[in-house]
Amino acid sequence: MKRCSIATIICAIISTVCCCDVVKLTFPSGFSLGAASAAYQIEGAWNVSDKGENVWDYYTHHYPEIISEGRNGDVACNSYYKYKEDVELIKSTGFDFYRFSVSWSRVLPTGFANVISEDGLQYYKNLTAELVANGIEPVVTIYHWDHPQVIEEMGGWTNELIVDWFVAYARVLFEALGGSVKRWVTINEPDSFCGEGYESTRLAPGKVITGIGKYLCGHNVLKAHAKTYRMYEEEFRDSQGGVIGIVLPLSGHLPYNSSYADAAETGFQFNCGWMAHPIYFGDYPEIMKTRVALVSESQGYPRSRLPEFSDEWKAIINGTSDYFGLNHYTSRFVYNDPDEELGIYNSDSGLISVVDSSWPMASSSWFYVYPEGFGYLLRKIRDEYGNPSTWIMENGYSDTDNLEDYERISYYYEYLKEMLIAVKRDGCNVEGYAVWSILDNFEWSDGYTNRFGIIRVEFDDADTNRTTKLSQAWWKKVLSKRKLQSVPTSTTSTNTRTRLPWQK
Ligand code: GBH
Repeated sequence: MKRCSIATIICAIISTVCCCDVVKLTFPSGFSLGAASAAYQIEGAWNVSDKGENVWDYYTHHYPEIISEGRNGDVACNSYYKYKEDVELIKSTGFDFYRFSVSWSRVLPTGFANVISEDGLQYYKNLTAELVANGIEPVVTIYHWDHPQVIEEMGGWTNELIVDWFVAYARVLFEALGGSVKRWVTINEPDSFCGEGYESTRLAPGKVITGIGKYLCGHNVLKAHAKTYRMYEEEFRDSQGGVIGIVLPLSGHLPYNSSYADAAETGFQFNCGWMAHPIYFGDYPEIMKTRVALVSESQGYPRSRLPEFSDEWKAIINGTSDYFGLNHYTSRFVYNDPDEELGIYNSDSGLISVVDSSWPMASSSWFYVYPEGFGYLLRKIRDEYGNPSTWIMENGYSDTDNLEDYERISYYYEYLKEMLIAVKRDGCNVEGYAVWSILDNFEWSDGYTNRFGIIRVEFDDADTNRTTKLSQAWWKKVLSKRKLQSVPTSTTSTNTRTRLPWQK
């Protein structure tokens, strides 16, 4: 009894402290704050030295009509030449780490590990050294959507041979950069490039292999990720001592109303569980296996469109994550598709996703602002995967070009507040967070129309000059105080996106 009441008092004290702390919105000590980018989106220099052609070079050059304004990443932010200026900006803003990706075809011009480009590798050695010299931790993404075109000509992520080619490429990076890089991301956002690259033309390679392409791609992604993890574990971990994981694009899937808890669970498993369940528990989520099998059968397929893993592969994949990496931007409400009551299957998940008419929009077509969805998602990850060390590898807001970006600041404030409550009140083990993005950059098929940077880039000028936005100044203060800062108010509205009639 006595011990109990002491415990209660201690608890009360702790929760009061935690609560005040949450109200103060300070970052816990040791929390890492960084900025992120990706090779094809910022580097330019698409054909310098011996660099090989990658799928994005090929896609933008052959199908300019698919990209807004027919643009491409030939020059982008010119970061191949301006990396020192970028590092200086990252440093002066006050970030702890910089997450960048390596261009596979810059390092391996033939696509394979028979030829290693000295120049290509040197660029990443220079960038890494520049970061380290300035006290910024390098976090390296091995693959952010730009695989060599020659590999795509053999099926890209739909050809299982990519697994070995990927591992060989990763080994070159561990050998060359592993002395200074202690946090690795194998693959960025499988859901995006598998779904939008192999079942739509939104992303390269733009092959529309409906119902099949995404799962096949994801299957090989899991194998490539896991084999790379095992190789690091066996050959590099002892000497280099780093950590390695994958980064998943996670949206909040919230129940449309309280009767749709199961629908929200299904939405989470189709989005997050597809990749995370095999990595944490050895196989695809049960709900995915049963639903994809059911829908495949109704479509007349002799077997499920979701591939199966052998027991051997399950064992290789199970446990291949040192931290839980995720990118987060937006949320949806979900409910069950009523057509299914009539035996009509419109999708594998059987869900309809909607947004609430009150949610503000960013400029990207898919982007609705709902900060509560972020906290919801973080608590879900805590519960589902045993509260793993969690790293937010991207979070940010798009507009159509605005130096006085009040909406972006407000987005960061609201989303970070949700995250801090999830950490401090709810015990979610989030240890790192990266801003997407340090610079405006090539936003894939949206070209340069939607901008995510806290620093503006003048893309129409040969100098690709950088100009800080209001959000950069806000971040600078946040980083020096390690505490959220209030949102400055604009005198005029700067909202760049008009609402559609049905959204009013
Ligand atoms: C990330 O992609 C990329 O890693 C990065 O390169 C990119 O620049 C950045 O974000 C901004 O786009 O309708 O709720 O199902 C994010 C791509 C696009 C993935 C929207 C999820 C559907 C969300 N996302 N997509 S939802």
